[in-house]
Amino acid sequence: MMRLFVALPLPVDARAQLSAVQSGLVGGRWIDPQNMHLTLRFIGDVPEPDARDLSLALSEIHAPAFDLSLSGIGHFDRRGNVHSVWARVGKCDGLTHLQAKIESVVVRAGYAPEQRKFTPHITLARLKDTPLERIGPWLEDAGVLSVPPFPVPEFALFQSQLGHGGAKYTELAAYLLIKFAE
Ligand code: 3AM
Repeated sequence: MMRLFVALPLPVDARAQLSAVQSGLVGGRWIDPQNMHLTLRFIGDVPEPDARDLSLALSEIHAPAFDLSLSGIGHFDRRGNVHSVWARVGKCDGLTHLQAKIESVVVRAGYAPEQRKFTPHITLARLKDTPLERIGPWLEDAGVLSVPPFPVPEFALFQSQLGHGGAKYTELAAYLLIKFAE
């Protein structure tokens, strides 16, 4: 079995800028900048032949390339207990369009539709159910985060291998987005 997800890889510059806010948070586990990505669709465990079929289906997506910017910090919590903090993604029609296309291809390939609303984000740290008040100062400081627009030339299929020191992500295939000359 292979544990899969579809995501945007991030340029090294953007990852370096994100890593600059990765300090001063107690009770959090920072995501290694090498592993930073923007998840478009979590797939889960699939047999290897199905992974190949899915990859072929994804390769048939034709969608325009776009620029992304990042600004500010958000968090996911369960009843006031924060389990992750992340960089906010600037509103981007190209991203919304791509995510919708991927969702429809994945569903056509036989996977259950995603029930949750798409909240584009780049996880910076995972926390062990930390009360929101405790990370207030960090949220305020890191909230100044701002990464200017950068081009997104491709999306990719990743394998996630869960291990002791956190998950290891491997890019299995990348799919070019269509870039028009200016
Ligand atoms: O991109 P982020 O860090 O938000 O949390 C996992 C990670 O998200 C998420 O998929 C991304 C790559 O591992 N993930 C893990 N299990 C999941 C599940 N059962 C999941 N997303 C949805 N459902």
